Amino acid sequence: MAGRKKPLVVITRKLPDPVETRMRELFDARLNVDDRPMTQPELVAAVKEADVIVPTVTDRIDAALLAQAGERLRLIANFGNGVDNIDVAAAAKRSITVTNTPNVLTEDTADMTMALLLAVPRRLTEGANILGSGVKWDGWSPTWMLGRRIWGKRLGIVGMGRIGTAVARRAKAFGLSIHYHNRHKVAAAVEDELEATYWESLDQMLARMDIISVNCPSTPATFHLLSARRLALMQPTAYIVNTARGDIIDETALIELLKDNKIAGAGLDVFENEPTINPKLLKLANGGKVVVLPHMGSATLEGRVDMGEKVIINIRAFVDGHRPPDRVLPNRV
Ligand code: 8YV
Repeated sequence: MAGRKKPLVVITRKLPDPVETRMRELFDARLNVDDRPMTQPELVAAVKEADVIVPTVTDRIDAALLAQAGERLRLIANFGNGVDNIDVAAAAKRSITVTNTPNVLTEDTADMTMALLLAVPRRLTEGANILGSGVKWDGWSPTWMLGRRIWGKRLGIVGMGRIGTAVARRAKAFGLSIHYHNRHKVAAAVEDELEATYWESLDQMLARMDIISVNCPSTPATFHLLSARRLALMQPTAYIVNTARGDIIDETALIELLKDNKIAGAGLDVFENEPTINPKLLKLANGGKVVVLPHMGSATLEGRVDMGEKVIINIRAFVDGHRPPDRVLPNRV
């Protein structure tokens, strides 16, 4: 790019140092070293001026914002896999390319899914909190802190994409039998490897599983996919884990079912109105029925550096006149 003006790239949040340093070398990179989330007016100012914007899940890049974008804005290089924060169709209408960061957060998110999947039935945070609270422990007892066994149970995965498949591989090693609901059956070789059972009907699968894991993207089609009616199909002994997006589950309905002991427990890394958490969920978490995490699925240093690297590659390919590797097309959302 010698001699050429560097593109103005606005990065909305603080990224790991190696990513920011490389961005400064390659681009006219406007960093957010304080990591204060940008307000909507600040985002408007950014899209008016920038050639490229690098948002995260915390930025709403909707049609109203894009309508105010300057002529220079040609690329939205999302720092994240899910693009539910971006109106991809509105971007396409304005000939703005959208990219994301697939693959590099698959294993980390699958690990966190397993962590929740173990934590809820085995009462992990509840036990840790007892000792952490400093109360005197009277010692081991045969009937105290009993959870439910993982080995031999049935896991129903909603959305068998990259992350769902990575969860299935781990879960199989923990002795769970793998069931899944997906728009399409996965390749026969993958089904064989996982000894997985495909359910065309989500309703049928929900009614039969011991644990449900939500691993599909948030799209208009998956909004409240786990509706009040569907959640009510679950067994009262069943657990649900969500590391995908909060709005895939009707959270109000889930809370009611948990309160009424119609679902045994939930492990949630994502919420409907993030970062606001429904106080009723926190109450259930204090009571041990729910384990809540603050959207940490992909939160590893390695993962975030890899995501940054993907963002850089996408920007670099785009500004050099090539098709960026992780382009998101509106009809794929
Ligand atoms: C990301 C995620 O950290 O990539 C995703 O879809 O859910 C997260 O793990 C976040 O989206 C960053 O924008």
